[in-house]
Amino acid sequence: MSDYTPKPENKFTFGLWTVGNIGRDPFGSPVRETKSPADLVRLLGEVGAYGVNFHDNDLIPIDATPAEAESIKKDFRSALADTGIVVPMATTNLFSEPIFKDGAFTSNDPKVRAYALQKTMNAIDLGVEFGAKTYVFWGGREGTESDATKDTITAIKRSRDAMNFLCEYVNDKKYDLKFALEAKPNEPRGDIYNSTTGHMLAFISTLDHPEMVGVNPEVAHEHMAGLNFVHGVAQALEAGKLFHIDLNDQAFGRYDQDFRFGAVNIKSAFFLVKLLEDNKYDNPRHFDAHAYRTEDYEGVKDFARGCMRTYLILKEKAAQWNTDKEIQALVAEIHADDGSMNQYFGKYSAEKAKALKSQSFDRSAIAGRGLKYERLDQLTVEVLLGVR
Ligand code: GCO
Ligand code: MN
Ligand code: MN
Repeated sequence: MSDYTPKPENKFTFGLWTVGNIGRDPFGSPVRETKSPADLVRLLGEVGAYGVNFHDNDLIPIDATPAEAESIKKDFRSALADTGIVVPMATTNLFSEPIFKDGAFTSNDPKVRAYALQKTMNAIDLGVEFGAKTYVFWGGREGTESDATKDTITAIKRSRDAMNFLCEYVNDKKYDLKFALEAKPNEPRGDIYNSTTGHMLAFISTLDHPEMVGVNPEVAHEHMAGLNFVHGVAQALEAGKLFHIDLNDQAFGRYDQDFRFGAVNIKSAFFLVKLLEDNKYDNPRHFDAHAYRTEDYEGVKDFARGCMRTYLILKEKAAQWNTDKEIQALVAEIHADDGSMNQYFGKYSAEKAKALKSQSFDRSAIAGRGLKYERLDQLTVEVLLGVR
């Protein structure tokens, strides 16, 4: 029996808002009592997490007096010291307050845009004070219900101006901090700008300091958009832009569910874990999810333990897949290359193009070969079902 105990090197993190979720939904009031940030850190210590992340107002309520803020920070700091939990990531709440009803950085109101920058600079200071190295931007309200209301091109330019301003702020303060942009197609807005990880990657390349900015893809968000999450993450990894990841689960075509990691789509969770582990992903593995509304705080612990345990089981399954003789024989066959086409690949030259144009191909012989993908996929399913 394997050991599925979370280890610091797994970098398993949770947001204060995840284990602290009190079970409010659009149809019902809270079912769990509010716990203080310090108590949530202790809960995370109990279940074996590595880190805790927060929005500015998860830690310090927006109306707190300076004295209240100091006392909360003191309690939080001592809970961190007692448990050994670290703060790898922080972020700003730019969505709960009524002032953000039409967005923050993309609002049509310049006072809202300026306030959003001010609030974010303060929140960056707070995150850095607790050691955060990654700063997430999730623009939940940066969108529209009707495109009569905002000019999309202007909104994109405003988003860019805000990111450029805040990168300069980080440089000016000499903070060791990177930004990770998190896409979501909708919820809470009817439609949100830069709706997928792919959109975000394109947007980042237009910034003044693209090297400071990566992405924070979330399983649920890409699944809400009907996309293959593993492909989006692979593209971010290949571009050197996977600075952070939000792990959870979500049935396709449903409302934003934020289920425990691996609760719905085991096969895609498996290929995700395999992708991260095979490529030695070493940034935080953040579970941005929450317990079912049916649960008390014991259930919240079950939820948190379940996220980490499922990840570690899938990591073990990935290692098994990578060493399974029959699977690897098929993989070797699938990827076989006799080198006969090497002369045509790589850097372009006029001679190469000319030679390739005169090469003949036996299309029906090439197409007639069965690829054995059915067998390979069945073996994969059997690894996951535990019968191999
Ligand atoms: C959501 C988002 C958020 C963000 C968080 C950090 O769907 O509500 O996933 O949980 O990840 O605000 O920026
Ligand atoms: Mn989400
Ligand atoms: Mn998220």
